[in-house]
Amino acid sequence: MKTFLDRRRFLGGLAAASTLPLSGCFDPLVASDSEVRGLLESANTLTYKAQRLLLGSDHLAREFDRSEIRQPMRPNGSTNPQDEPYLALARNSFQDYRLSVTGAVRTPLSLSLADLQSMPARTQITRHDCVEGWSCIAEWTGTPLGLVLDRAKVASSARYVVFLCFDTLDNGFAGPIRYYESIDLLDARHPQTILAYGMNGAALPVANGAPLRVRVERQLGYKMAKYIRAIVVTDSLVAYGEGNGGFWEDRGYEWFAGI
Ligand SMILES: Nc1nc2c(c(=O)[nH]1)N[C@H]1C(S)=C(S)[C@@H](COP(=O)(O)O)O[C@H]1N2
Ligand SMILES: [Mo]
Repeated sequence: MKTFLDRRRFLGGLAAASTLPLSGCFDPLVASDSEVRGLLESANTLTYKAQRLLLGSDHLAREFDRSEIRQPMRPNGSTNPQDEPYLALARNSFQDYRLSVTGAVRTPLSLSLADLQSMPARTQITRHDCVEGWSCIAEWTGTPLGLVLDRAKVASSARYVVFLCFDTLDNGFAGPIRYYESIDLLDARHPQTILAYGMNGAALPVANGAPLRVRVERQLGYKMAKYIRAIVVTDSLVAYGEGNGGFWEDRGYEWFAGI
């Protein structure tokens, strides 16, 4: 509990720093000592339940003014997937892209970008916090994931939403691994959780996850899967990757990365 409050205070500091007239992104940890990094890491030992209790299920992440947008949104992780199925779609401006929504749903979906864009949209200006210690503020536009889940009619047994991505990461050791992520249905249905196809008033750039990436505004950057090719609704995460719920989780990061 104490660690949680410390972390809140630390992030409050981040928010204050973010109002400084900086251009581009900043790295608040570069100038600070390892104590801060240690604080970030120990905060990760907090349980998911404790954070849920304190945050509540519909608490909104802070939204910013247009004047606070720092451009460009710093791309991170995969920024230019070379996987052939992805390149084929990109060559045709993603006109043949289909998002599949399957698993524990009564109505599996296959949605084009036009289908998603014809649904009600939400635009929000939020801060993206990477676990590496940098933040960016950008405007995101997309379809609330909750609306897509409503259309698919989620089974009552379901607990999680898994995002399967196009990009493979090769760390030269374990071999190429496809990025994937997962969140629970509370976060999936949170009003700020959107399948974003737009950024800063334009189409989502490839570097930031085109054609579709998720925004999960109350968690760290690695939860926000880019290059989404499929969504699977499920009651268990064991069948995906090494079973920890995400590419970075399989490498030791926390599954619930609340901020
Ligand atoms: N598919 C995919 N999604 C991803 C990543 C990735 O490498 N591949 N990196 C994650 C990390 S660590 C961060 S901080 C954000 C970066 O998003 P950005 O490129 O828009 O800044 O994407 C996240 N989602
Ligand atoms: Mo990140």
